[in-house]
Amino acid sequence: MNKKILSKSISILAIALLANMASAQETTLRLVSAFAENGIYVQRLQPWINKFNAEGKGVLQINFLGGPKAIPTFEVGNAVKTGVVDMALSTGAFYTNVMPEADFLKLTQISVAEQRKNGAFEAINAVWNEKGNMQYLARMVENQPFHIYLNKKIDKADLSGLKIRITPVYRDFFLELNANVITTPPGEVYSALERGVVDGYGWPIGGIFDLNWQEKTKYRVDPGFYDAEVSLLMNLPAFKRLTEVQKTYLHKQLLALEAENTFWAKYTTEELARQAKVGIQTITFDAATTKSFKDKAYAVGWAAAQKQSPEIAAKFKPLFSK
Ligand code: 173
Repeated sequence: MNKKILSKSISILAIALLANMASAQETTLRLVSAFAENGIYVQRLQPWINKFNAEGKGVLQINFLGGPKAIPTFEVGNAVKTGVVDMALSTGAFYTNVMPEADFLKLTQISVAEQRKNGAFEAINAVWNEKGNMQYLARMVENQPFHIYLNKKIDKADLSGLKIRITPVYRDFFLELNANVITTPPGEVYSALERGVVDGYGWPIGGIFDLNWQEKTKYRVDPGFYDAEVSLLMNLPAFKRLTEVQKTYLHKQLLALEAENTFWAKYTTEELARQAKVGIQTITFDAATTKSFKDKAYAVGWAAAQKQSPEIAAKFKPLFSK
Protein backbone atom coordinates (compact mmCIF):
# COMPACT_ATOMS: atom_id res chain seq x y z
CA MET A 1 0.00 0.00 0.00
CA ASN A 2 1.41 3.37 -0.85
CA LYS A 3 1.38 6.24 1.61
CA LYS A 4 -1.49 8.10 -0.09
CA ILE A 5 -3.86 5.14 0.00
CA LEU A 6 -2.92 4.40 3.60
CA SER A 7 -3.66 7.92 4.82
CA LYS A 8 -6.91 7.93 2.86
CA SER A 9 -8.09 4.67 4.40
CA ILE A 10 -7.14 5.92 7.85
CA SER A 11 -9.26 9.03 7.39
CA ILE A 12 -12.19 6.96 6.07
CA LEU A 13 -11.85 4.75 9.14
CA ALA A 14 -11.77 7.81 11.40
CA ILE A 15 -14.89 9.26 9.79
CA ALA A 16 -16.71 5.92 10.09
CA LEU A 17 -15.69 5.71 13.74
CA LEU A 18 -16.91 9.23 14.47
CA ALA A 19 -20.20 8.64 12.67
CA ASN A 20 -20.67 5.47 14.67
CA MET A 21 -19.92 7.29 17.91
CA ALA A 22 -22.46 9.96 17.07
CA SER A 23 -25.20 7.45 16.33
CA ALA A 24 -24.37 5.34 19.36
CA GLN A 25 -24.31 8.33 21.68
CA GLU A 26 -26.58 7.92 24.67
CA THR A 27 -27.31 10.91 26.88
CA THR A 28 -28.71 10.75 30.40
CA LEU A 29 -30.80 13.70 31.56
CA ARG A 30 -31.01 14.47 35.27
CA LEU A 31 -34.57 15.29 36.34
CA VAL A 32 -36.00 16.66 39.61
CA SER A 33 -39.57 17.33 40.70
CA ALA A 34 -40.75 20.45 42.52
CA PHE A 35 -43.72 18.36 43.68
CA ALA A 36 -43.58 15.61 46.30
CA GLU A 37 -42.48 12.17 45.16
CA ASN A 38 -45.60 10.47 46.56
CA GLY A 39 -47.98 13.00 44.98
CA ILE A 40 -50.19 12.35 41.97
CA TYR A 41 -47.98 14.26 39.50
CA VAL A 42 -44.84 12.23 40.18
CA GLN A 43 -46.95 9.06 40.45
CA ARG A 44 -48.04 9.72 36.87
CA LEU A 45 -44.58 10.70 35.68
CA GLN A 46 -42.81 7.61 37.02
CA PRO A 47 -44.29 5.05 34.57
CA TRP A 48 -43.61 7.48 31.74
CA ILE A 49 -39.93 7.69 32.79
CA ASN A 50 -39.75 3.88 32.91
CA LYS A 51 -41.15 3.61 29.39
CA PHE A 52 -38.91 6.45 28.22
CA ASN A 53 -35.83 4.60 29.47
CA ALA A 54 -36.93 1.20 28.17
CA GLU A 55 -37.57 2.50 24.66
CA GLY A 56 -34.74 5.02 24.66
CA LYS A 57 -31.78 2.67 25.22
CA GLY A 58 -28.80 3.93 23.26
CA VAL A 59 -30.54 7.25 22.58
CA LEU A 60 -31.80 9.08 25.65
CA GLN A 61 -32.31 8.23 29.31
CA ILE A 62 -33.79 10.06 32.28
CA ASN A 63 -32.33 9.80 35.76
CA PHE A 64 -34.95 10.86 38.30
CA LEU A 65 -33.12 12.44 41.23
CA GLY A 66 -36.15 13.04 43.45
CA GLY A 67 -38.55 15.64 44.77
CA PRO A 68 -38.17 18.70 47.03
CA LYS A 69 -35.65 16.87 49.23
CA ALA A 70 -33.25 16.88 46.28
CA ILE A 71 -33.91 20.54 45.41
CA PRO A 72 -36.37 22.73 47.36
CA THR A 73 -39.61 23.52 45.48
CA PHE A 74 -38.95 27.22 44.91
CA GLU A 75 -35.32 26.63 43.79
CA VAL A 76 -36.06 24.14 41.03
CA GLY A 77 -36.58 26.82 38.36
CA ASN A 78 -33.13 28.31 38.95
CA ALA A 79 -31.60 24.83 38.92
CA VAL A 80 -33.01 24.33 35.40
CA LYS A 81 -31.99 27.82 34.29
CA THR A 82 -28.39 27.38 35.42
CA GLY A 83 -28.06 23.75 34.32
CA VAL A 84 -27.63 22.29 37.82
CA VAL A 85 -30.22 19.80 36.51
CA ASP A 86 -31.26 19.11 32.92
CA MET A 87 -34.98 18.71 33.43
CA ALA A 88 -37.68 19.41 35.98
CA LEU A 89 -41.32 18.81 36.70
CA SER A 90 -42.71 22.05 38.06
CA THR A 91 -45.38 24.71 37.77
CA GLY A 92 -45.04 28.36 36.84
CA ALA A 93 -45.95 29.60 40.32
CA PHE A 94 -42.84 27.88 41.69
CA TYR A 95 -40.37 29.71 39.44
CA THR A 96 -41.63 33.30 39.28
CA ASN A 97 -38.18 34.06 40.77
CA VAL A 98 -36.76 33.11 37.35
CA MET A 99 -39.43 34.99 35.38
CA PRO A 100 -42.71 36.36 36.73
CA GLU A 101 -44.43 35.40 33.45
CA ALA A 102 -44.19 31.71 34.44
CA ASP A 103 -47.33 32.12 36.53
CA PHE A 104 -49.35 33.28 33.48
CA LEU A 105 -49.74 29.64 32.38
CA LYS A 106 -52.53 29.13 34.94
CA LEU A 107 -54.72 31.39 32.77
CA THR A 108 -55.09 28.97 29.83
CA GLN A 109 -58.71 28.08 29.05
CA ILE A 110 -58.09 25.75 26.11
CA SER A 111 -56.72 22.20 25.97
CA VAL A 112 -53.01 21.42 25.79
CA ALA A 113 -53.58 19.89 22.33
CA GLU A 114 -55.05 23.21 21.17
CA GLN A 115 -52.15 25.10 22.73
CA ARG A 116 -49.80 23.00 20.58
CA LYS A 117 -51.87 23.78 17.48
CA ASN A 118 -52.59 27.48 17.88
CA GLY A 119 -49.02 28.65 18.49
CA ALA A 120 -49.26 29.03 22.29
CA PHE A 121 -46.33 26.62 22.79
CA GLU A 122 -44.13 28.62 20.40
CA ALA A 123 -45.12 31.88 22.11
CA ILE A 124 -44.37 30.39 25.53
CA ASN A 125 -41.02 29.07 24.34
CA ALA A 126 -39.98 32.41 22.85
CA VAL A 127 -40.25 33.86 26.38
CA TRP A 128 -38.99 30.78 28.25
CA ASN A 129 -35.89 30.53 26.02
CA GLU A 130 -35.01 34.18 26.36
CA LYS A 131 -35.91 34.92 29.96
CA GLY A 132 -35.53 31.52 31.57
CA ASN A 133 -32.76 29.90 29.51
CA MET A 134 -35.17 26.96 29.38
CA GLN A 135 -37.29 24.97 26.99
CA TYR A 136 -40.96 24.42 27.92
CA LEU A 137 -41.30 20.76 26.95
CA ALA A 138 -44.76 19.43 27.78
CA ARG A 139 -47.74 20.10 30.00
CA MET A 140 -48.83 16.95 31.78
CA VAL A 141 -51.74 18.37 33.82
CA GLU A 142 -54.89 20.07 32.58
CA ASN A 143 -58.56 20.15 33.56
CA GLN A 144 -57.59 20.65 37.19
CA PRO A 145 -59.15 23.90 38.42
CA PHE A 146 -57.91 25.44 41.68
CA HIS A 147 -60.16 25.74 44.71
CA ILE A 148 -60.19 27.41 48.11
CA TYR A 149 -60.12 24.87 50.95
CA LEU A 150 -61.12 26.15 54.40
CA ASN A 151 -61.57 25.23 58.03
CA LYS A 152 -63.89 28.14 58.73
CA LYS A 153 -67.23 28.60 57.05
CA ILE A 154 -67.90 31.55 54.78
CA ASP A 155 -71.33 32.48 53.43
CA LYS A 156 -70.24 34.89 50.74
CA ALA A 157 -67.31 35.14 48.34
CA ASP A 158 -65.21 37.03 50.86
CA LEU A 159 -62.12 35.87 52.77
CA SER A 160 -61.98 38.80 55.22
CA GLY A 161 -60.34 37.85 58.50
CA LEU A 162 -58.99 34.56 57.15
CA LYS A 163 -55.34 33.55 56.77
CA ILE A 164 -54.87 31.57 53.59
CA ARG A 165 -51.83 29.66 52.36
CA ILE A 166 -50.99 30.68 48.80
CA THR A 167 -48.46 30.54 46.01
CA PRO A 168 -48.32 33.23 43.29
CA VAL A 169 -51.23 31.40 41.56
CA TYR A 170 -53.75 32.71 44.06
CA ARG A 171 -52.18 35.91 45.38
CA ASP A 172 -53.99 38.64 43.47
CA PHE A 173 -57.35 36.90 43.46
CA PHE A 174 -57.33 36.06 47.19
CA LEU A 175 -56.18 39.59 48.05
CA GLU A 176 -59.10 40.86 45.98
CA LEU A 177 -61.31 38.64 48.20
CA ASN A 178 -59.76 40.36 51.26
CA ALA A 179 -57.72 37.40 52.53
CA ASN A 180 -54.53 37.59 54.55
CA VAL A 181 -52.08 35.52 52.58
CA ILE A 182 -49.01 33.44 53.45
CA THR A 183 -46.84 31.85 50.76
CA THR A 184 -45.55 28.32 51.40
CA PRO A 185 -44.45 25.39 49.26
CA PRO A 186 -46.83 22.39 49.37
CA GLY A 187 -44.51 20.63 51.82
CA GLU A 188 -45.39 23.15 54.55
CA VAL A 189 -49.17 23.20 54.17
CA TYR A 190 -49.93 20.37 56.62
CA SER A 191 -48.01 21.88 59.52
CA ALA A 192 -49.39 25.37 58.78
CA LEU A 193 -52.92 23.93 59.06
CA GLU A 194 -52.04 21.88 62.12
CA ARG A 195 -50.56 24.83 63.98
CA GLY A 196 -53.41 27.12 62.98
CA VAL A 197 -51.04 29.41 61.11
CA VAL A 198 -53.58 29.32 58.27
CA ASP A 199 -57.35 28.81 58.07
CA GLY A 200 -57.21 27.39 54.59
CA TYR A 201 -55.24 27.01 51.39
CA GLY A 202 -55.41 27.06 47.64
CA TRP A 203 -54.92 23.79 45.72
CA PRO A 204 -56.32 22.10 42.61
CA ILE A 205 -59.38 19.86 42.78
CA GLY A 206 -57.16 16.76 42.94
CA GLY A 207 -54.34 15.76 45.24
CA ILE A 208 -55.27 16.97 48.73
CA PHE A 209 -55.02 13.39 50.08
CA ASP A 210 -51.41 13.02 48.91
CA LEU A 211 -50.05 14.93 51.91
CA ASN A 212 -52.99 14.15 54.24
CA TRP A 213 -54.51 17.61 54.13
CA GLN A 214 -58.01 16.05 54.24
CA GLU A 215 -57.36 15.53 57.96
CA LYS A 216 -57.23 19.31 58.40
CA THR A 217 -59.83 20.39 55.83
CA LYS A 218 -63.53 21.06 56.52
CA TYR A 219 -64.79 22.93 53.45
CA ARG A 220 -64.12 23.33 49.75
CA VAL A 221 -65.37 26.45 47.99
CA ASP A 222 -66.95 25.86 44.58
CA PRO A 223 -66.52 26.83 41.82
CA GLY A 224 -62.89 26.30 40.89
CA PHE A 225 -60.92 28.80 38.83
CA TYR A 226 -57.92 28.80 36.42
CA ASP A 227 -56.29 25.51 35.38
CA ALA A 228 -53.40 23.88 37.23
CA GLU A 229 -50.34 23.78 35.00
CA VAL A 230 -47.69 21.16 35.72
CA SER A 231 -45.04 20.81 33.06
CA LEU A 232 -41.67 19.41 32.11
CA LEU A 233 -38.94 22.00 31.62
CA MET A 234 -35.44 21.63 30.26
CA ASN A 235 -32.26 23.65 30.50
CA LEU A 236 -31.94 25.33 27.08
CA PRO A 237 -28.25 24.55 26.41
CA ALA A 238 -28.88 20.90 27.38
CA PHE A 239 -31.83 20.84 24.97
CA LYS A 240 -29.72 22.34 22.19
CA ARG A 241 -26.95 19.79 22.74
CA LEU A 242 -29.29 16.92 21.83
CA THR A 243 -28.79 15.32 18.43
CA GLU A 244 -31.66 15.35 15.93
CA VAL A 245 -32.32 11.70 16.71
CA GLN A 246 -32.52 12.46 20.44
CA LYS A 247 -34.78 15.48 19.88
CA THR A 248 -37.15 13.43 17.74
CA TYR A 249 -37.26 10.70 20.37
CA LEU A 250 -37.88 13.20 23.17
CA HIS A 251 -40.66 14.93 21.21
CA LYS A 252 -42.39 11.63 20.53
CA GLN A 253 -42.39 10.75 24.23
CA LEU A 254 -43.58 14.24 25.26
CA LEU A 255 -46.57 13.96 22.94
CA ALA A 256 -47.29 10.51 24.36
CA LEU A 257 -47.25 12.02 27.87
CA GLU A 258 -49.72 14.73 26.89
CA ALA A 259 -51.94 12.17 25.18
CA GLU A 260 -52.52 10.72 28.67
CA ASN A 261 -54.08 13.98 29.88
CA THR A 262 -57.58 12.52 29.45
CA PHE A 263 -56.84 11.03 32.89
CA TRP A 264 -57.49 14.32 34.68
CA ALA A 265 -61.23 14.59 34.05
CA LYS A 266 -61.72 11.08 35.49
CA TYR A 267 -59.46 11.92 38.40
CA THR A 268 -61.60 14.96 39.24
CA THR A 269 -64.70 12.77 39.51
CA GLU A 270 -62.86 10.36 41.83
CA GLU A 271 -61.40 13.11 43.99
CA LEU A 272 -64.77 14.87 44.37
CA ALA A 273 -66.28 11.61 45.64
CA ARG A 274 -63.33 10.98 47.93
CA GLN A 275 -63.54 14.45 49.46
CA ALA A 276 -67.28 14.06 50.05
CA LYS A 277 -66.71 10.65 51.63
CA VAL A 278 -64.36 12.00 54.29
CA GLY A 279 -66.89 14.73 55.12
CA ILE A 280 -65.45 17.75 53.33
CA GLN A 281 -68.46 20.04 52.78
CA THR A 282 -68.85 22.25 49.76
CA ILE A 283 -69.55 25.95 50.02
CA THR A 284 -71.47 27.11 46.96
CA PHE A 285 -72.96 30.38 45.76
CA ASP A 286 -75.97 31.26 43.65
CA ALA A 287 -75.56 31.16 39.87
CA ALA A 288 -74.83 34.87 39.46
CA THR A 289 -72.22 34.90 42.26
CA THR A 290 -70.64 31.73 40.88
CA LYS A 291 -70.22 33.38 37.51
CA SER A 292 -68.88 36.65 38.90
CA PHE A 293 -66.46 34.72 41.17
CA LYS A 294 -64.94 32.94 38.17
CA ASP A 295 -64.97 36.05 35.98
CA LYS A 296 -63.26 38.00 38.73
CA ALA A 297 -60.52 35.36 39.02
CA TYR A 298 -59.62 35.73 35.32
CA ALA A 299 -60.05 39.51 35.29
CA VAL A 300 -57.72 39.86 38.29
CA GLY A 301 -55.25 37.31 36.86
CA TRP A 302 -54.98 39.01 33.46
CA ALA A 303 -54.85 42.48 35.01
CA ALA A 304 -51.87 41.37 37.12
CA ALA A 305 -50.22 39.82 34.05
CA GLN A 306 -50.74 43.00 32.02
CA LYS A 307 -49.28 45.10 34.79
CA GLN A 308 -46.29 42.78 35.11
CA SER A 309 -45.45 42.34 31.41
CA PRO A 310 -47.83 44.19 29.07
CA GLU A 311 -46.35 42.89 25.82
CA ILE A 312 -46.15 39.26 26.85
CA ALA A 313 -49.63 39.31 28.42
CA ALA A 314 -51.01 40.80 25.20
CA LYS A 315 -49.35 38.04 23.18
CA PHE A 316 -50.51 35.22 25.47
CA LYS A 317 -54.10 36.31 26.09
CA PRO A 318 -55.62 35.49 22.67
CA LEU A 319 -53.62 32.24 22.52
CA PHE A 320 -54.76 31.11 26.01
CA SER A 321 -58.41 32.14 25.89
CA LYS A 322 -61.53 30.47 24.50
O1 173 B 1 -48.76 24.96 45.37
C1 173 B 1 -49.76 25.37 44.77
O2 173 B 1 -50.84 25.56 45.32
C2 173 B 1 -49.66 25.62 43.33
O3 173 B 1 -49.34 26.71 42.94
C3 173 B 1 -49.93 24.51 42.41
C4 173 B 1 -49.78 24.69 41.02
C5 173 B 1 -50.05 23.63 40.17
C6 173 B 1 -50.46 22.43 40.65
C7 173 B 1 -50.61 22.24 42.02
C8 173 B 1 -50.35 23.28 42.89
